[in-house]
Amino acid sequence: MADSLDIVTESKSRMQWWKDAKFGMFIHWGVYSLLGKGEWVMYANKIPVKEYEKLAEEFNPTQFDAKAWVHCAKRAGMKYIVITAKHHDGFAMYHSRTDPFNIVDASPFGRDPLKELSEACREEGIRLCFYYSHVIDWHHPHALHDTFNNLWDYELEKKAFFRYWNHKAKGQVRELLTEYGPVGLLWFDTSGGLSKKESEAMVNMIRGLQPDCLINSRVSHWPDFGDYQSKGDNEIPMHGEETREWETPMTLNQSWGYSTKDQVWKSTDALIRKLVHIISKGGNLLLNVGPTETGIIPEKSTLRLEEVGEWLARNGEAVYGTSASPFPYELEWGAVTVKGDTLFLHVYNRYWPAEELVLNGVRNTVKKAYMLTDPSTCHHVHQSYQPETDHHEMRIRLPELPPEDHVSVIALELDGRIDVDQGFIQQANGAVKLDLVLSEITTGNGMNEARWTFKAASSGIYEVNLVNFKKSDAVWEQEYDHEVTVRAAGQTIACIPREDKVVSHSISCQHPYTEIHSSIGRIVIENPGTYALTLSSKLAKPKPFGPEIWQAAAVKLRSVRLVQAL
Ligand code: H79
Repeated sequence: MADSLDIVTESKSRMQWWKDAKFGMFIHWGVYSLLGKGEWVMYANKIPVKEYEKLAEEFNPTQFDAKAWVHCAKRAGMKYIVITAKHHDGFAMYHSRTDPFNIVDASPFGRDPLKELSEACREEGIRLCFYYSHVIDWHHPHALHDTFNNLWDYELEKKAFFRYWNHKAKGQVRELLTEYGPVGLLWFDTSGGLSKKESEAMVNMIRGLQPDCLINSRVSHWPDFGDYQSKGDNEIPMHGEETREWETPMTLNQSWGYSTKDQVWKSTDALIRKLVHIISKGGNLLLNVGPTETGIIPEKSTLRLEEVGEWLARNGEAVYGTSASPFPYELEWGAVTVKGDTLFLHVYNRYWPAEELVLNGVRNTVKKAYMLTDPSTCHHVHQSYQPETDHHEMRIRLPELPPEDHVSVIALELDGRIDVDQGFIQQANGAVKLDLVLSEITTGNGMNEARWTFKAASSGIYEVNLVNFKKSDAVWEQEYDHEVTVRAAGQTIACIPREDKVVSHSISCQHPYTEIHSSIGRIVIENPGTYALTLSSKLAKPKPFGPEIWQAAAVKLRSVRLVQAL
């Protein structure tokens, strides 16, 4: 018993810097950067090892400047850097003594970028962390993954996994933890096929070498490994979905490694909104850049990062060291974070409300409301309470135009610890959002049923919508091949959901998914009060067992949304 308590305390204290940091830089950089087609190019084009080695002989990133990269991260407001020490192509981006296929021994460059980065990071107070592809390795004849192997050079039957694992994988992780000073975090990926025993052996080796080094969950495909949950690539969870700390790895465009073709970039506005949205759900954002083969972070990336950093320089108080929103659902106008007795309302400028912002469910009294960037401002707040429905409403008077770029933060000083109605209640615009992860789910004969209770503060007609995320290659009709039924307030509505509306500025949804809303019908709420709502659909599934390394579902049912129509 004492042992497990010690383990929890230990993990909490080594996690603290990362919990407070919120925002990190991911760097995908390797021989593949030469081809400008992302980090999977060797696999996608079945490039033979011998040919890939010739490419390595051309890899000479003479413009690489560790200080410039670290400054870029720092100016962006990022507190840690995770760089690919070795990706799936098996090429080590540092001077490995374990395997000669590395940047010092197999390329003309002759310098060790990780060494240079570790020095620059130490000077600037940024935590340096390493990505290491421990299971996939297309260069080594004996690396073995459950799906993605180099079968154009090697035969599956001839693989002797432990020759790879004990020598190269463990040997290189050992080097990274002994040659580069304190490592903030080891970021593993795609561990399909790795046994529980070997996952544990890897974790134990790391703990023995650097007990404070964090480990992400992808070190294993078995559940609950590592210090925190890595969400799927580009995946943002719903409120309450994760029981552990978590992080979303995210691309700035749609690629990790440098891509010349991919020009689908997230805007600065979207990036800031996504950042505060993730933090309001309690997570961290690890945002990727893919430097070129010469060692330059593309300008499209640096420009955006600079703008995010400028915003953070003014509003960081509402980001770093904060904790998650106390509301168990997404707010339509923005995001909420908390520090002590202060509630920060991050209002997205694109949804800036005319005259006043309405916030329901806060039981505290507000002592003062001001714009974070100008504490001398004082905004009028009107709070009221309806005892019949136990409904708390707050109206904050706002200037006509948002005072900040992108996202304007209002600080609310409360009369004590934040105390919020934890139920599903109506938001300012009359909407009620019910997320699947916070429903009670019963399963049976193919159809599942999700159930919530919610509080309607006012009577009226409500539109019922389903919120789904659809993967780019998914066929909608294959997933929704059945009628979906919603029951509430004594009424039943049913239909086969269609793709009625594509949401173009979704906050939590991004490539390779699109947010789709489907209209199911209308229900009438005759009297304010508490109601049950049930949803029957094959897609109303409980959270899958074990970690999802990347997002696999073709269509993900996220929420039911009620919007007051009249
Ligand atoms: O490092 C980045 C990716 O290379 C790595 N994780 C992030 C952080 C990753 N490894 N595996 N996967 C992601 C999932 C594999 C997806 C695939 Fe595909 C779908 C492999 C083949 C089809 C993506 C799309 C890669 C090639 C096409």
